[in-house]
Parts: sequence; structure tokens; C-alpha cells
Amino acid sequence: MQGYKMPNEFLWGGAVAAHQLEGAWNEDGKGMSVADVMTVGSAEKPREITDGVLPGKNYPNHSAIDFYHHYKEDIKLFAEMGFKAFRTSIAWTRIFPNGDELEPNEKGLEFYDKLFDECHKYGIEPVVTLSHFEIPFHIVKEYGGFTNRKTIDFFVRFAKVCFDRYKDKVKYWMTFNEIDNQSSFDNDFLMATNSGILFTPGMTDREKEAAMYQAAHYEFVASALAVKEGRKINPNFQIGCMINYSPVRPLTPSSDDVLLADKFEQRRDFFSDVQVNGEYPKEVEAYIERNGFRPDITEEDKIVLKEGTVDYVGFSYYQSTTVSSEKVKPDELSELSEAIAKNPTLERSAWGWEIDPEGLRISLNHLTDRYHKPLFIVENGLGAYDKVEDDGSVHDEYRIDYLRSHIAQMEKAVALDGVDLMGYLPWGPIDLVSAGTGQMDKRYGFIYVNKNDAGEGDLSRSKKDSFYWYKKVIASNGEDL
Ligand code: P53
Repeated sequence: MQGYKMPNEFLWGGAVAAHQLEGAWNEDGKGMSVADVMTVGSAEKPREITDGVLPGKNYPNHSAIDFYHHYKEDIKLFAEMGFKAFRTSIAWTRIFPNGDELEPNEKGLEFYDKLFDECHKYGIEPVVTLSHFEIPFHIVKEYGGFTNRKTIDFFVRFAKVCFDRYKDKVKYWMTFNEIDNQSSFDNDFLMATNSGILFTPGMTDREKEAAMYQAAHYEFVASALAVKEGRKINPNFQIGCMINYSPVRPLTPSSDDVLLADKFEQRRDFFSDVQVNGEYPKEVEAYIERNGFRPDITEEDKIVLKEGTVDYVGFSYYQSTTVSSEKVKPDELSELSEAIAKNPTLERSAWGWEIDPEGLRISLNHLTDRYHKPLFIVENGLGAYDKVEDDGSVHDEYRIDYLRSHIAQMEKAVALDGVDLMGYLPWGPIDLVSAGTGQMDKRYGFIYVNKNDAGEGDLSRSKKDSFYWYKKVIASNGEDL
């Protein structure tokens, strides 16, 4: 398929997160993170979050794909595909094992020195997320995660240490991964991963929602303070926010459905609104007030938010969202997922995620209109079951189809709609542990890793058909799809 050429400096590559591929969960002084207490689940069964690491449970992130010891081999494969950029995160617990120490763990810092050096060896630009679902479990247990103002200081200390150490190796940063996921505040997994919150049994929805607005506020302040510190350390840093973007549409043309879609969007975009504009949007301010949530927001916080706005908007795109006022009336919207209806025009993945390539072009246009900032697609992709043939090959044409159709829409947004896009980093260029289900068999990779949900396999790496296809896309700078 014929595509449009992207600008010369366009960052083609891929994206991962430390806890989903590194393994080595307790090596070289690493502490226990919230990801280390999550068991394996499936499309039907949610992951269990246990109280510490318990015997007899399967915790897939503990060993993952052992990138900690395989990173040289893996980066070499990324280089072979022609990657210009590689997004990963720094595991907070490698640097501050408990989170509240004053001094960092040197061994942890050394690992990322080696990793970033390895990237630069091939001219690959690291793109780094500071907090990607990896908050230290000690902060969760002892401080209540981000419901506690003290956690701001722990995060900012961590951010400063990373900025200082890697100031000449990393230019592109993001503060909190998919900070807006917590808008689904009754989802235990998303609250634990976003904000380090474990709800006590019997907590009401109102209490959960109040906790979410408090935690989100402290994350905004932590993010803004980090941005300010980062600029002092290296004025050339580009520091972005990171949201899980999903354009919202009404199921029918009724005014109630349209208003509901608008309310949904306002409540969901609130997170990036604050990080880009440095202030709360009117609708959410009114909503918080009307519901009496009373988060602790000081005058000093407001100044910090204004001073620490982000340089770009990083986002993941997997699917669009369709809402119906048959599910919830616009004025009664609180937990967002309650409003979601199935879109009858779209196909779904084996995990029920709706496939909507045009939604990516719509997203790029919406975000440009809303924020007037450079955008960066830092996740996109299809989780699928792969079949390994007798000769070891994987014919993943479904993955190629998904990515091709999305890239084609992305290219239209750049070439026809004038969107300022920094790059495209599809999720999981190498198979890794799924965040949502903990599975290995929910695969995104161009590179197959021999390991399954039960943890069996020799971890050997091999190239899928999509590997050769993506290599060609990058070599042609997007023209040859
Ligand atoms: P998995 C929920 C909804 C959308 C994206 O997801 C999400 C999640 C959390 O599962 O996560 C992002 O692995 C996230 C990655 C994650 C990826 O999407 O559940 O930033 O860590 O792996 C894909 O299929």
C-alpha cells in the first residue's frame, strides 16, 4: 500500500515498560513494586493484587522476558528494524527500592546507563516514562500511594535523580503513563497501577471517586514540579504528559447522547487539560464542587501547575469509545465506563478491544485542536494470539493489517490535516507481559518470545512476518505500507 512520507526527523520505533519486560524483579537491589504483587489473569479473569508476594502464586512480571539480561540482543533487533526511538520506563524500585529513601541505588542507575548507551550505539533515541504502573509497594502500603502529599516529594526526588544522571543520554521524557486511566475509579487494577491506591473493602463509589481526584491532583503537582526541575537540569529536555486517548462518539444523534459524549470527553480529557493548560477546566471544577469532594489544592499548587506545563502530548491509541444515554444520563455521569456501549460498526480483538483505524486520525485532529502542542503516539497495537509454524515462522498478517491501517490514518493526519506529530512508537515491539491480564500469550510483538502464560519456554527470540514489514515501513519513512 502507498503511504505518505513522514518528515525527516520523524521518530519511528516501539514502546515498552520496565515491569513488563525486564524481569530480574529482585536483582541488584531492586525493591518490590505494585506490578510485582499482581498475578496472571486472562481475558475473562482479572489479575489478583496480593498483599505482598505470596508463595504458590504466579507473578508473571518477576521474570517477564528477562530483558534485564537480554537487552543487548533485543536492542540489536530493534536496530535491525531501523528504529529511530525506543520508549521504555525506568523502574522506580530499581532506583529507590522502597521509594522513601534519600539516596538512590547505584546498581539500578547503572543498568539504565548501559541500556541508554546501547541504544545510542545504534542511533536510537531513548524516550523515557518515569512512572509506568511501577510505584514502590512500600509507598502503597505505608503512605497510601498518591492519596498522600508526601508521595509528591518521593516522586520528585526520583525524577530529579533520573534527569541528573541521564541528562546527556535522554532528551524525551514523560511523567505518568496513562494518567487518565483512573477515571475508571472503581477498577482496582487501574487505581493500583495509576496511583498506588488499594481500596479497603466496603468503600463507597463516592469515597473512591474522592480519593481519585485527590491522587490525580497530587500527581499533577508532582508532574509539574518534575517538569520545572527537568528544565533547570537541561533546558533542551522535552517533557510530555501521557494519556490513554480514545475519541468519544455518541451511539445515536440524540442530544442526550451527544451531551453525554461531551461530558465523557471533558471528564476524561481533564487530566491532560491540567497538564497542558496548567489549570483545572471549568466543567471538572464545577463537578468536584457540586459533589463536595474537596481535594486538598493549595494556592501554591496552582502556581506550580501553571509553571510546570508540558512540552508535548504523548498518548496511546488502541480504540475509540462509544457512549449511550440509555446507560447513564449526562448529568449522572461519574464512573466513566458505565456510559460505554458497543459500537455496532466495529470489529473487536480477542480481548474485546474495538478496532477503529479512523479513530486514530480523529484523535490526532481532536488533540491538535484542543492543545495546539506537538503530539507523540507512544503506544498503538493489537494484542493477539500467535501461532508458531513448524519452521519457527509466525505469519501475523492480522497484526500487519491492524498497524498498516492505523499508520495510513496517522499519515493522513500529518500529510492532509497538518498535525504536528513527533513519532510513532507502537506498543510491545517484542512480546512482553500484558499489563491488563498478565498474560504472555496476548502478544503485540514484531519479535516473538518463546514463553507462554504458564511461564514455560526458553525465552528465545525470533522474527515474525511483521518484523520484515515494519522494517520496510521505516526504511521508506512511511511511504511503503
Ligand atoms: P495490555 C488499559 C486500557 C488501555 C491501555 O494493554 C492500557 C490498559 C491497562 O491494561 O494499558 C496500556 O497489556 C499500557 C501498557 C499496556 C498496553 O496499554 O493490557 O500503557 O502498559 O501493556 C496494552 O494489552
